[in-house]
Amino acid sequence: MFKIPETHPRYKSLIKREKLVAGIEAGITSKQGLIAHGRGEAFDYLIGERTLDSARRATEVAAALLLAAKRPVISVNGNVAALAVNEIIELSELTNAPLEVNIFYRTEERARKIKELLEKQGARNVLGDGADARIPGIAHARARADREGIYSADVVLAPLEDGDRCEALIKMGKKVITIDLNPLSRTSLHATVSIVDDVERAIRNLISVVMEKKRGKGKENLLEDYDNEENLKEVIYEIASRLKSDGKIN
Ligand code: PTJ
Repeated sequence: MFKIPETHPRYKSLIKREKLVAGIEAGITSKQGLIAHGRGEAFDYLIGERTLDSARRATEVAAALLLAAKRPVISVNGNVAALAVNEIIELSELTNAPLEVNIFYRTEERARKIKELLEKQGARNVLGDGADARIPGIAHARARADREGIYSADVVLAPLEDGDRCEALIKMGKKVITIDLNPLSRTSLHATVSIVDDVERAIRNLISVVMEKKRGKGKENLLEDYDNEENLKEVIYEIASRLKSDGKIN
């Protein structure tokens, strides 16, 4: 990894780039993952590289959904594995949700390497090897799913998802939680709950909310009072207000 001084004003952001470059070198992240990250980074810049109130609200609902789920599954791709491997494993343990390696630019070698990384870091239940079922309505490799995992899940947490699959999973009757810095993406618009935040921050927040809820009453249903579209409008309002008050736009 390139040495970034901790005093650098953009330290955290630059470390994320280094993690992705290391992910590519290790055969875990796709080269296209860098481009996807660049888009995310631009939105994070507008958001102010912090968690918005609207993202916190979505996180509360998402945590409750995960805890109430009968068969929750967490989808892992090459960017998530590079940026938040330990966090995603901790969340999987806390919610009893298996991890499923499910990648868009699929090669068997990269899928195997992601699985090996997860297991090396302590994950005990990693699916995706066989990917013996297909999600209807998708032409690309992400249609492949594990029959015991995403295919039969009732709640899927899919960070950095593509819009197609999100829509197809919803059509199958599943609840989909996404983490995507772009509030305008098709994924954000289609998901049941969209957390508009950086993946590492979002998963850390999910971990702490899940822990709080497990200490408290646990299986509450917050979805009834939640409107994802309204929350996305709130995200855009928060971004615009911040830019105005910082004097960056008139
Ligand atoms: O490992 P693979 O083959 O599954 O490929 C993974 C990527 C992410 C390359 C693939 O799924 C892809 O091309 O995704 P998209 O369609 O470009 O969508 C990625 C979304 O994630 C975009 O809307 C970005 O704004 C968003 N994003 C990028 N980096 C982050 C992010 N969201 C949260 N945290 C990030 N760090």
